[in-house]
Amino acid sequence: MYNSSRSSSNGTATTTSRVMLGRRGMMTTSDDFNSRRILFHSSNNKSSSRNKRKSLTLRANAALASKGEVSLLDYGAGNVRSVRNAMQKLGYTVKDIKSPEDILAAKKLVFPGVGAYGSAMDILRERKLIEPLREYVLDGTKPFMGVCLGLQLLFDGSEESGGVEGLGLIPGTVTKFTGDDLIVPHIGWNVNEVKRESYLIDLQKDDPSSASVSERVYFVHSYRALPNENNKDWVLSTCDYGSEPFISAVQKGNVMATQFHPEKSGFTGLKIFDQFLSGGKSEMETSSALPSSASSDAVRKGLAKRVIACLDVRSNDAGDLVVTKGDSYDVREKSEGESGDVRNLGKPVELAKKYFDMGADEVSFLNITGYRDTPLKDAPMIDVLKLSSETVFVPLTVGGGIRDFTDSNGKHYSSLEVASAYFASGADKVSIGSDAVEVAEKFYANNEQGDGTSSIETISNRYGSQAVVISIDPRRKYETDPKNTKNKCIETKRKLGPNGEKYCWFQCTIKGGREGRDIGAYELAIAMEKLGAGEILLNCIDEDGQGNGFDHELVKMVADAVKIPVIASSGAGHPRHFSEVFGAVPACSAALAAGIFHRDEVTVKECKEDMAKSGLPTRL
Ligand code: 1PR
Repeated sequence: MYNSSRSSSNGTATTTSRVMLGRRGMMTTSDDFNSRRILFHSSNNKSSSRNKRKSLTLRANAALASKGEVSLLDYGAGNVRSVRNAMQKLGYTVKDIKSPEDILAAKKLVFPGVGAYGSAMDILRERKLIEPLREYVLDGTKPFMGVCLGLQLLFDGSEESGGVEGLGLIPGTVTKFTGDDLIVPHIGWNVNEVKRESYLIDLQKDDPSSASVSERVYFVHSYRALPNENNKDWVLSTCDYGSEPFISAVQKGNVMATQFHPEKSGFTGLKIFDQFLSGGKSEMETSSALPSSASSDAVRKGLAKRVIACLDVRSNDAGDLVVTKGDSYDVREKSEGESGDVRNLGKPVELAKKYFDMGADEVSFLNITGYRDTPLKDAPMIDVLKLSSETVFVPLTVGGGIRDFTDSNGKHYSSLEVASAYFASGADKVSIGSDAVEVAEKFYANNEQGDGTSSIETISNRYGSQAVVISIDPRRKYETDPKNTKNKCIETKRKLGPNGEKYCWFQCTIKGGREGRDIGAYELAIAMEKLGAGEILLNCIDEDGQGNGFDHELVKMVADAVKIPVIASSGAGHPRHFSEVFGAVPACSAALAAGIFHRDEVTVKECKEDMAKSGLPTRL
């Protein structure tokens, strides 16, 4: 709706006309140029024209250096911008499939399935793409690559969306993960057990225990296909998660598909695309010998604990979009007790690239004033995503202002439309803060039922639960007696209350901590899981920017309450704080930091080396 990407008339891969909301909330068109101008907005016109020239040169070079054409089946259901960007980065020209005939005419075809199984099949049927797709794959002479849902759709069907039928090209049905206490979705970096020789997937170097384990790649899914007698000649690799290993890649001749996302798997993933596109002739060097700290199987295999870099973004008083960082959410400089300018720690796109290069497993952008702005008026946030996704090939999350709103002209936008604009711009997940608290309050008032209209329900129905993160901003509320609150209370060992109170609960806030509500982080997390959220980003106002480590009591309380991944956030001050939270709360899936990375006090690598020394599964 907000984005119409297309190839230019000369067939180059340039994405041109995009529809965005203009200053007064009206729909306007813009192009990459304008986007770049807004993002790098500067009072210095020289630098702006320099950027224009640089952008032109980059485009011209990309067009000149094209290694060939690859057709992309983007049926408009989510973020395929990164797949497009990955292929362009590798030097290929991307042609969009617009008609059934385009499929049969394609020389190489990439099918990055996104969204829910049923709606993907519906769209393919409406656009009359099912038969040409089957024909292309059955023919098997021209290269085909499916990604994620693009793998699952090749099977007979899926129990997602009520047992809907798939393309029926690989025998088997896609089913939901099972396993005691299993955290679902399966989100993060895991390894493939490669079953036979193939040029597609590289193996870990110097693996002492087995010759068949791949480097870690990024997965995000709740359903999977299992290997069986009938599909065994398709299975290229499996991955161990849940009750039994599932199919992580298939290949038969020129037809390949991966359950994981090469476009989100850093340079390892780019190489997989390169191998596919070049028929195995890639010369990219990605794997290096692992450090000695990675010698144990526990570190090298299994789902890695993730290290996430977070960028709190807002406009400063001069109107420039900056990465800022607060202490307990106060982001203004202090001098002699006076509140000064918004702290400026750098530019969002540059820092995101820096953290990708440093080995961050994900990057999150939080538009911290999104609650008060008209979300889509904030076009720079959209541009941050578009530009970041050109150079950052790990998952990107964006939060801030994901809610229904009405603009100054009286036009209503749903949270689904806001989220769609972010997905189309390169976000893999959206994170919802203030709105989630209000939705949870309604959920409890309505006998623990959703009404189907909330941001969480509508976005997860359309894009899948893995695309919906709930950002919780809690603060400790001390009690002399746990009976004084209806919310789940703990006896704290970490820090007593100001009057020696022994009990506390974790009060949810909205509007960046400005308003406390009568609901705890525990209750909120449970409600969100029931409504379809796929992950919890658990901040902590008391610890934000303090450098004293994560609040283990809070993280444990929430991780014990739900079976979706929980990301610990706020308080990291030392590499060991990561190992400590994963050690204290084994169910915690990821940990996030901001200040220590922005101030160059600690690197992502140092955090990961400490985790590896502690025997934690880590992507090094
Ligand atoms: O409510 O849906 O519009 O979303 C607003 C989003 O902005 C929420 O995700 C909320 O957490 C965030 N936010 C709002 N105000 C602030 C602020 O700082 N004044 N930032 C804010 C939240 C918390 C973390 C931070 C960690 C790690 N920042 O993201 O990065 O605490 O920091 P540290 O490692 O330096 O301790 P909506």
